[in-house]
Amino acid sequence: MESTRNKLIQLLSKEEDTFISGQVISDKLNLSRNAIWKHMKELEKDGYKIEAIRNKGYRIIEIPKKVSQNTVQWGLKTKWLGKTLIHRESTTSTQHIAHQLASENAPHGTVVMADEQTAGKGRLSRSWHSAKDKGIWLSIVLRPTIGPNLAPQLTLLTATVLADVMQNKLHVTPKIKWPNDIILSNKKVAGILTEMQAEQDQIQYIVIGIGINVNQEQEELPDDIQARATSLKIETNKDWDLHVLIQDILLTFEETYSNYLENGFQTAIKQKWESYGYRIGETTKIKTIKDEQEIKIMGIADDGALLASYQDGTIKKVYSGEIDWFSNGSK
Ligand code: BTX
Repeated sequence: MESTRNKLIQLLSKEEDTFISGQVISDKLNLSRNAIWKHMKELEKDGYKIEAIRNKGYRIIEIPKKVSQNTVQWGLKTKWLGKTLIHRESTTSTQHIAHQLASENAPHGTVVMADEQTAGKGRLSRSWHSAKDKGIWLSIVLRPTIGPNLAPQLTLLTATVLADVMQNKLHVTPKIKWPNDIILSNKKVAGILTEMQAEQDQIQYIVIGIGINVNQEQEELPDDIQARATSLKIETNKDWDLHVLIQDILLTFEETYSNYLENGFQTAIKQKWESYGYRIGETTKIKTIKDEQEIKIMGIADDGALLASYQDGTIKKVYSGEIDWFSNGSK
């Protein structure tokens, strides 16, 4: 039942706005007219609005607001990203599933999404809160033809994608806090986790995890992150359709990625990243595993490192560390 229904949605989704005749559906899916009608009624129960016109056929005019393989793929304009799309209502971490699938040869551009994660991961074994139906929790499998040393560029690329979507679609003013946080009103709204499987000088695959707080109210954010986290709803006073945002992110990602492959990091990403960069040109503290030092943030290097000017006048690349927040009274 389920797979026939998925096929039916995909058939109806192929040509947005065009009617598909009962005859075509019946031929392609091997269904009787009566069975088609029953499936349509079931789809309506799931929240799809379907127009049926005698002698023309059927077309979908509205899809449900929830995230599913079908709602995300309906109208998705990408060429390769998200063509293989896995959706789970609940999972430990979409990173786990993506790694598993990638090790079993899942294609470049596979996307795994979940309504909730019970063990969402941040960097350095930190946890990532991923409340049910409140945000975008997804992982992208890539098989890039770049050297493993350039993998951090993909984190920066992804950050510009999220910032672009927020700026262009939501009309907010995002900042990117090096290396992987998206900031609105000086608080974290999204994070990116890039994990790689490589052998010597070849990348086997990369999994890019994207977590965005979307529809949480302030009091729904867990206590331990309240002071430093925000959501798109808190910032815009509006609920956002998760599946539409996911489509925007996937399309912008695909376009940015092709631009990156074609024109290189310097042209496609660096400048844009720096235009969104948090605290660029400012003096701040940076904490690394070694120590904490005062630096001025100069920008980013071609390999994705942070360019920091130290008090002794040297400019060095920093590959891992945490930049201090603006001090605004909260911790
Ligand atoms: P990060 O290590 O930079 O950030 C983790 C830190 O952020 C936590 O220690 C906590 O202080 C704070 N934090 C936790 N949850 C949230 C949240 N929902 N909003 C704001 N701040 C929070 C960032 O790592 C990378 C996050 C990637 C998450 C995606 S979701 C899909 C994929 N699956 C998965 O398990 N991880 C990625």
